[in-house]
Amino acid sequence: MQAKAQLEQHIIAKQHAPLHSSDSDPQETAEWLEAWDQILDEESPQRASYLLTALTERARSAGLELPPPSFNTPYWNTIRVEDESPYPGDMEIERRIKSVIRWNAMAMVVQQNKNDPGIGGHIATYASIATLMEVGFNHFFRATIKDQEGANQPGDFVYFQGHASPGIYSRAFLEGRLSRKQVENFRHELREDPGLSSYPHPWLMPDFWRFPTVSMGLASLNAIYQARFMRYMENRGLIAPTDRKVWAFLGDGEMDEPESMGSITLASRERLDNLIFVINCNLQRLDGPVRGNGKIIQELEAAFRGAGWNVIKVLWGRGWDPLFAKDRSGVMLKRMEECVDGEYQSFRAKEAKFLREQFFGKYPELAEMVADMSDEEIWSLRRGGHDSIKVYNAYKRAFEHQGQPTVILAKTIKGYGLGPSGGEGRNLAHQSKKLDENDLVNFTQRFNLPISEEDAKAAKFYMPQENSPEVIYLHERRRALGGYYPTRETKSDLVETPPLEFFKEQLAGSDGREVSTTMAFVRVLTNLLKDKTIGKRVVPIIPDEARTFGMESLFRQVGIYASQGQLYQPHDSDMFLYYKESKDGQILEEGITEAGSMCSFTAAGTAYSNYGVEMIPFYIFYSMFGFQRIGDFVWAFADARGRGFLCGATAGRTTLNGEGLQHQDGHSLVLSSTAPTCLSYDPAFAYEIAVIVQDGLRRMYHEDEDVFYYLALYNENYAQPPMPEGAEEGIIKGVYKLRAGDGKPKAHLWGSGPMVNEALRAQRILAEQYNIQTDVWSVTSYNELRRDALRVERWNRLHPAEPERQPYVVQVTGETEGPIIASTDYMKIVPDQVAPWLNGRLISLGTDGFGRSDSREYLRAHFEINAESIVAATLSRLAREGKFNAKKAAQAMTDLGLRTEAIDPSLA
Ligand SMILES: Cc1ncc(C[n+]2csc(CCOP(=O)(O)OP(=O)(O)O)c2C)c(N)n1
Ligand SMILES: [Mg+2]
Repeated sequence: MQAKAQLEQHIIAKQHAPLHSSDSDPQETAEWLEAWDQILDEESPQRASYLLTALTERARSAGLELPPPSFNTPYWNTIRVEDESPYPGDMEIERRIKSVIRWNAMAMVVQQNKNDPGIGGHIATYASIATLMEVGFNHFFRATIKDQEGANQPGDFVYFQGHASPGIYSRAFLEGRLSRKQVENFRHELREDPGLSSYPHPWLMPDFWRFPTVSMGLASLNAIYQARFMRYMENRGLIAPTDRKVWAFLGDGEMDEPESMGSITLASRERLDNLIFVINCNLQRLDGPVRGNGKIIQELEAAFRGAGWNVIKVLWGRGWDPLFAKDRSGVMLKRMEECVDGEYQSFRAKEAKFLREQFFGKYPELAEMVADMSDEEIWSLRRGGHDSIKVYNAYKRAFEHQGQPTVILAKTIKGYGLGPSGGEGRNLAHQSKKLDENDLVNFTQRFNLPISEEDAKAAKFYMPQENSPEVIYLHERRRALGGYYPTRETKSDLVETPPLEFFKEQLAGSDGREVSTTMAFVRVLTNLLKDKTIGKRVVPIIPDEARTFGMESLFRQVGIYASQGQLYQPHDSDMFLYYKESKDGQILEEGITEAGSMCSFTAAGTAYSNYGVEMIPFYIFYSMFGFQRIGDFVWAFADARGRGFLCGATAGRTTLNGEGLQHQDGHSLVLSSTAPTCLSYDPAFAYEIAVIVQDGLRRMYHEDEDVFYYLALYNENYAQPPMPEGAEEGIIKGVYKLRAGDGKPKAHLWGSGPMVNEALRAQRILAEQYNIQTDVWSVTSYNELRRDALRVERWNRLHPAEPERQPYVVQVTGETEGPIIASTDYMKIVPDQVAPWLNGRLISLGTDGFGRSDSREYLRAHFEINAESIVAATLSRLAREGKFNAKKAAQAMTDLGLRTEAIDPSLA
């Protein structure tokens, strides 16, 4: 009834003024409106709405141009009071629990900043989101869940707003899952009693956090792709279906990150009703209001509704319901709609008097409505996100909604309950880490906490008795929901990975046939997909480049995942390799979204923990558009202990020719080296790929190591040799001798990727034209060589009395003499990584500088990495060492075609 009254008021309010100044017949308009009002009154809102829809359709089919639809609803709650369900829990007890959690969360940060000024932490964000969290913890977030076959699966997935972490810790503390020591050591992770990480980091707290979120925007995109991957697992029969949900708690400021909103249409297109976004609309970000001059909630509503989401607004607490009921003229809604967020913030940042005067006082009728309310009563009119009943109803409706993802836009107050020094509703809220004594005492009074004034002033933790009703209730609720939350499972179903013989095709070489390492890799992938043990676990992920990499045969072989199957007959269906989409397709053909693909890679690479099923993702991307575009997601993947293979195809600044500056990658190996758990490889030959992939599969899926791989894959075709005997160890560790010269070498030529062939050509030139013997080595990973050397060096440093150990790179080069000329299609800093252990012997030739469009031949000459440049560098260095005639070396520069006076390519 009340909602009907609300609707009526809205209409009456609008009726007072003519709808348009161009109304040529107001009398007729009034009659139509009256007729419609009657239907609303005497029949139902549904019927009234139906008639409007029918009229609109009629007008459209008559060819009338109608004003564009509005994607906004009035600035009130989506769920009508009469449609609300009663609260299923004991609200009073939950309020008391929440108050304790609020207090301890605040105390954790305040105490630590007293002990250690500058250590940081946030109090205002959790203060705003506490109710949104607690309703979830008490009634929605399931820790385990029974699937359709009755088996236990990990429960719902919750992406927590990262900097609300003190509240999550505070709850776990109350549950007895975190000790007092741990909580006291919030943000002190390196002490004798290690404490808690600043934000959600599975790397640092692997039994607790599941999803790294605090870098703004990562949670939203990862949650969307997680929900989609859950369907993928179900549709492929890898897990039994459940009604499990993916919840993402996001900040309203965070929604400005392009990653936050960039893929929301994927969620609606895929009908991800397992996905629920809760946006904590406290109207503020770090510096100030999110939209001071507008309304962030209305903006988000329109965008999400337009993108096909189910939108639920939770704006006003139940205290407002009687006021809405009184508001016969619609003046309150009118006032709510005309206020911008900057004003809403001020109403809260000041005091009740200000709210009465500035909000209600603007219109006499409105002021009249609250005339008999005290300032205290006015002040306690809550926003929707602080009202458990409103929040519960929104969650329930989101949980039950089918066919669409849901976004809940919950209006809250940043720093709720923290008072002026805690920045309640103020621009400084985000930075606030301390409360003055007055506000600490007020806090305990406001939330009825039985804390003495003295303890309050000291911001001491408060812990109710074990057998108190609050603690009993808390445990009982969690038991009902399958256990404590959050927790991260670390069990995985370890896999029997293939032995090296499985890759015999790659180990044997190509018998003179010219193939690229990308093609060789695709053969490896194809064979793995066919393997009975691990084939079904392989997840090929490609952002619209499969044809570029020669992978299109996989479309037909294993199918492209499409949740709706294939609703059309593909034009190439009469061909063997047609574009096959299917519900149980295995390939994730993502379209042009490197970030989205990375999120699929993340969902698959962490499936061992999230679903208890080891999946083996291979994400093959255009190498230039990998790390530098989505580096933050890679970092989060490492934090999440993800496993899998990232494959940068069309690698190399000169091997990918023609494409020019924006495409030619000479630095992904530098960027990949920054992720601590990423093993970077730059293989030259098919057999090297086989050895690396085999070892990677073993380490990640059999030995259970939390590492992942980056492989640079090239598109230059050349004959693939068979594997030299005994090369495996060197391939994995990073370097091995590929071809010795005829006699004692005067220098060593190191090559990586296709540059190995240039090194081999240089070896011939040096021998034939300059009578200098050299050995050629293939360096598969400078990065791994460096890591090994750093580890050994550290050990030596810390154990000065023990016999010195030798890094691998020293073991293999120690007996050799002469300069080492390293050529790479990547920047010189890649080989330079091992320079400290080579006693000044290393000369790096690489591709520093912007790329160009031209053929490989010209590009390699330009960057001075071709065989001629390797020869010239060798002669030059030998001349400097007095082992070759300097004049001859200078002459060789000209003979070999080096442009000695040209601009340095790193500057060109
Ligand atoms: C990518 C990124 N940029 C900047 C930050 C720093 N930062 C942390 S919280 C925050 C403000 C968040 O505002 P909002 O999303 O509205 O959350 P609230 O605290 O208001 O709930 C900023 C800028 C970050 N964590 N990640
Ligand atoms: Mg905010």
